[in-house]
Amino acid sequence: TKMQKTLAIIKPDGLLGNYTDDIKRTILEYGFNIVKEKIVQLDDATVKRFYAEHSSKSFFSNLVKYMTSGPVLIMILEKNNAIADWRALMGPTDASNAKITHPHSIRAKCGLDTEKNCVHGSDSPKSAQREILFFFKELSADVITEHDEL
Ligand code: YYY
Ligand code: MG
Repeated sequence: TKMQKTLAIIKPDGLLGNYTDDIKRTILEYGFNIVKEKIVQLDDATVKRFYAEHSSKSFFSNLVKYMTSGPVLIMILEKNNAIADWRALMGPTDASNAKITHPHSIRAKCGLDTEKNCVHGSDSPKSAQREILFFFKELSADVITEHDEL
């Protein structure tokens, strides 16, 4: 049976703060395979399309500014239950809150606040499929969609 895949991003503060090796070590310790990875400098248009669901939010322009402030590391992670397990390992969106409620999470260790929270993870099988194909257009959809949940 195929293992589930999810999209993970180490955001600019994670990459610039030299958290990448630590985060990757944690990812491997938790049993994920890193299927693909690439470092990319995102532009405004790409971030706006990637985060389109948040386009009407008050934080949107800051989010775009932040996500284009430096290079990011984009990875496809694979394991059983990858989507939920990566979200759990990341911790809650607000990294300052995560330091109290989820002190061992990646966001607690590497993030700063709700905006600069160090990492991204897909939140559902649907978004994992969209997000993986968004950044890895060479993959065909059927490589990704074989989740039990879909
Ligand atoms: O999925 P997750 O990243 O945990 O949070 P979302 O609610 O999808 O928001 C996406 C992204 O937007 C978040 O990681 C940082 C940013 N953001 C923000 O800058 N300020 C907020 N109040 C909420 C989210
Ligand atoms: Mg989200």
